[in-house]
Formats: sequence, structure tokens, C-alpha cells
Amino acid sequence: MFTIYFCGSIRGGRQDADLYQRIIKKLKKYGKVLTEFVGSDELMGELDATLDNDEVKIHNNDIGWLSTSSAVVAEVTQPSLGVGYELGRAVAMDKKVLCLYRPQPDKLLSAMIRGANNDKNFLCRDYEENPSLILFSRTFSKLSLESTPKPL
Ligand code: 6K6
Repeated sequence: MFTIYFCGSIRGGRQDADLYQRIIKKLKKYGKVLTEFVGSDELMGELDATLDNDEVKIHNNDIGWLSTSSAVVAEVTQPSLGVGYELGRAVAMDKKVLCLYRPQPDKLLSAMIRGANNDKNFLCRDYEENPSLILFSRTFSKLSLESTPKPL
């Protein structure tokens, strides 16, 4: 099964949580999103309770999902140490990665994320408001994710 590990800020700040939820909804057209909780504090609470709110268990569980995922999609506008860490681990695991960034007048994306773009297996793309299905379709085909069904 095609699985997507979605990354978004949690302790880095939750101001984009609703947007994460909308992105996850779109990503579900392509496969199973392993980290749906990133867009929902309620789901996150349930997951963390099953892991005893233990940060070691939460970390190890997330890394387990990351290692089994077919692709990684990260919304990187709100800076987050955890997302940066996940992206570094994803690169080390040779995962296909798509980073999505909404350009800000007063903030620049880390050069370590934008500079990781190689237009092959690590894509970093600017977008406005809501990423469209066309953006996902184009970038997933660029990442050669052939198992990805075409959205209607
Ligand atoms: C609650 C209690 C103890 O820890 C928590 C936080 N819960 C988390 N549950 C699951 N995944 C998490 C949690 N905190 C961070 N992550 C992972 O790191 C998610 O996959 C996000 O993509 C990323 C966010 O990192 P921060 O640094 O913004 O929190």
C-alpha cells in the first residue's frame, strides 16, 4: 500500500494546524497518511495516550512509520525542530520527499531545506494558501511515485 508520512509543526507552533488538516485530506486521495494526527490535536491526544505520553515511545513510533513510508510530505512554513529532524532522517533513509513552503515577507525558509532540493528525490516547492491537487500530481510524478493513482 502507498503510504505517506506527513510532517508539520507541533511544539514549533500550531498556527497552521487547520491547513495541515486540509493538506492531509488531499493527500488521502493518493494513499494512506500515517500521521493524520499532525492535523488534529484530538487524534494526537489519542495516539500519545496509547503511547503513555512517553516521548521516547512517541519518537520511536514516528521513526518506525517514517521508515515504512513510501513518501514524505512536509509543510515547512512554520519552523519546527521535529520536522527538520524528520526530514534529515528521511534523507538518510533515502525517502522521496516533498517540502511545501508558503513564502513569507519577513521570513526565509532554512537554506538546509531549500538547499536540499535536487529536483529528483527531494523537492522543495513554494505555494500559496492551499496546495492544489495539480501540485501534488506534478510533484508525485516528478518523484516517480508510479504507484500513485491519478486524482480525478
Ligand atoms: C505529547 C506528549 C509528549 O509528546 C507529545 C507530542 N506528541 C507527538 N506525537 C506524535 N508525533 C510528534 C509529537 N511531537 C512531535 N511529533 C512529530 O514531530 C510529528 O511527526 C511532527 O511532524 C513533528 C513536529 O515536531 P515539533 O518539534 O514541532 O513538535
